[in-house]
Amino acid sequence: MFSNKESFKRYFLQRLEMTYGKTFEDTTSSDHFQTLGHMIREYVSSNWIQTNEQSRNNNGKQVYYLSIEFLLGRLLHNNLINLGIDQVVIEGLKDLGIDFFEVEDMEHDAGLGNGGLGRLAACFLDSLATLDLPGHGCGIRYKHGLFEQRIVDGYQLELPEQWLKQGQVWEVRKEDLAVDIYFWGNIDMYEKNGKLQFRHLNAETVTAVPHDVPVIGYHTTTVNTLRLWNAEPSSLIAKDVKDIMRYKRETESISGFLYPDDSNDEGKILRLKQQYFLVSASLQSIIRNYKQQYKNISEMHHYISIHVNDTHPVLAIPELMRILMDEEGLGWDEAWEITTNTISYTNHTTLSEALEQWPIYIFQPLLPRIYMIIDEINERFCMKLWKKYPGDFLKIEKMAIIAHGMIKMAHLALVGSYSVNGVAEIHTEILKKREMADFYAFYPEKFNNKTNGITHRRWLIKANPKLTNLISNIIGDKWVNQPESLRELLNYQEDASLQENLAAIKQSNKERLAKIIKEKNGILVDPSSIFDVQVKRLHAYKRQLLNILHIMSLYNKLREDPSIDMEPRTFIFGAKASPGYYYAKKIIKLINTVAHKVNNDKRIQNKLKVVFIENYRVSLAEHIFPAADVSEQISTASKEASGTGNMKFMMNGALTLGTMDGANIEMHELVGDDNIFIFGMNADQVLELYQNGGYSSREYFYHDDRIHEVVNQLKNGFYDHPVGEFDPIFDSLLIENDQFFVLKDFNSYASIHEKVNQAFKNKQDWLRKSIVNIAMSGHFSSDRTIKEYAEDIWRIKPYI
Ligand code: 26V
Repeated sequence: MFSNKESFKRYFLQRLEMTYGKTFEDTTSSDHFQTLGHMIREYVSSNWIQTNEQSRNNNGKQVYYLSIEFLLGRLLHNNLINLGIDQVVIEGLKDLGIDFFEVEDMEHDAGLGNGGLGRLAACFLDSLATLDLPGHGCGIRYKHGLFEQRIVDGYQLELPEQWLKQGQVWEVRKEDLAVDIYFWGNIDMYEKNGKLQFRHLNAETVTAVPHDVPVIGYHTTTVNTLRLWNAEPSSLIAKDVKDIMRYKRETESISGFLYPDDSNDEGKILRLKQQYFLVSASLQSIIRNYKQQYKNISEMHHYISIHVNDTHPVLAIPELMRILMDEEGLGWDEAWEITTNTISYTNHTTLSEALEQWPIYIFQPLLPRIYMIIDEINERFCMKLWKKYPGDFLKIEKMAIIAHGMIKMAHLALVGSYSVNGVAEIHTEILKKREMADFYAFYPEKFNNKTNGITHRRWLIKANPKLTNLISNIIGDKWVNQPESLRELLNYQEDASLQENLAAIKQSNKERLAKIIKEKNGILVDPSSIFDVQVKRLHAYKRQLLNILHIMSLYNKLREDPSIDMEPRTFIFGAKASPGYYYAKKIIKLINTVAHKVNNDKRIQNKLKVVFIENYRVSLAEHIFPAADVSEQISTASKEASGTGNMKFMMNGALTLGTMDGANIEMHELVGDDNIFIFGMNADQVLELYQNGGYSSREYFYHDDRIHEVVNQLKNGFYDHPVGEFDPIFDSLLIENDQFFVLKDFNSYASIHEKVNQAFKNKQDWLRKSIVNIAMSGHFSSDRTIKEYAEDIWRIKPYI
């Protein structure tokens, strides 16, 4: 049906009329989207079945990637590109008078993630399928993805997100494969044949129903599966009506909302329920599949790898132990051997407030058997520690899985897995030398680094088709399958015609974004100004504050003398703040408050614009990265584990303005000093200051006029804001001694911006730098990352 334009058109019209029972003229974009979606699913179904058969029949190893988040975005266009039928469809629709991009716009983003961690999981699925690797995702089918952000009067408001409202064309509900999950109740221990047995009594049962989404590889027949679990009442429950209503509500709420990661989500019982729900459903289904292949359960680790994406799915460790012992009848030692050779773990942050811990008093009643197993793992681990460090109570207390009434999920992950990786070189080094130093000394062989990556199919081929064509015209299309060969562009960095074409493409991408900004914000921005962009979640350590304070100081300079030597600049922000993160919301209000004044100041109009784009998400990001000149990656050094937005900007030819943090360091290493703008303290300097003190933000405030002026403007009503509005920001800087060194790095940041200002004037050299960045970005394709995971951690091979 997609073999050529004519047959596509015929089939499409037939399906459209059959499904909707109206004439073509009466059909809507939404009808077109649904029809196209169903056609694609049908089209891939034979490959999907075939991939499943391959999984079942070949004796190769498989990996299951367990993640509480998969930030997929839209799938239509990506699926078409990966299937190699995008042109047939776009052209065919055009013949019928249908604009494909209007149809594309009908798809809601699948926003089942907060940010970096969830988007990484989505990029990984794309690479696994493209590389023909047997790797599947397991996640939760949240009814409501990450909240929709509205900006009203400069403040963030949150609305429930509704991606399932019009149904989901990509999923297949598989009720026959549902499994039951047990919460609460008590554990009955009894003896049978001289063996201790465990029985879960009085439990509340929740049914997990899988909804499978095909994951289509690029130009290959592989179609892997993302299995999303939906929580539903169990049909076996019969209680009085009042109870049933409560039970139904509570059950459905397990897959009701994605949690926006916020600063105080500890103790949220629902989140713990979600974690166990995901883990138990996924493991039951993995083991059922495994056993259907008639393999011996004691060899499971030779055939299956289970990866836990951060600590959220770490209960996979005790859950696997439970299944192996209580259901499969293995003894502790054998079950432990299998478990610790099956589970691998990625750490995504060193921020202490983000490291998960559960109070026993919450955990134990909810998951009584799982608690018993964790307790036993802890006992045995502490014994081992005692043997190695006899008498060192302090160390044992520090490393224990359970201590002071809390269960430490990262410790459980470290003890119960065979591999622990960080997501960029510096991050892994910090884990080894600092955050997890004791564990590194104990289990050095487990630690390894896997620098993050992004799928160049979504973030270059789909998001920037013009650049894609330009690159292929210069170096051929080998890079599409081997992104590292983008390096060949280095030979053309001085090529005048390449530079000219690149400039034209950037310009047209900027015009497209300017149009979106005009429509959404009503702000006119000049597409020939520098587009300086910071898009990411809002968090103090990411320092959106540094960016806006610097903008305030530029504005002060311009007010004094509008004729100063400054390239016109458009500063663009996009960021969601966790609903409970008060401080982050103040920063959003500050950005909007500054934007309002600056954008309406006629005297400086063409030199400075500030835009906050509402509801930043994957589909918007696809328009933003290709339009950026400058990529702001300005976290306090040592805080950003890797970053992946930085890679998306780089691949689209933006120049990075950043600190020596996360993957910025590896980008700097690849492109060299001349092609990146680095500023600020490095991680060692930051960590030294944290350890030994010696920083006083007030000194910067009192001794630097520029800093003094902008910080005072937070207080003195300069921006016409209500009294006290920005006091929390002012206080964080001066009373709380500026934990993220915003003032300390301010001057260095302002200087590097001045350097950007000068560099932009030399158009040719700027374009040369841009080409070098694109050329070196292939290293950050998630294909490279996934190959490393496949070879070093999972030991899996492509389907044969
Ligand atoms: C969670 C929380 C929750 C408590 C309050 C503070 C806080 C801060 C951050 C987080 C997110 C932790 C997990 C995460 O998303 N990490 C991101 O993972 C990306 C993919 O590896 C990586 O590129 C980002 O640098 C890292 O922040």
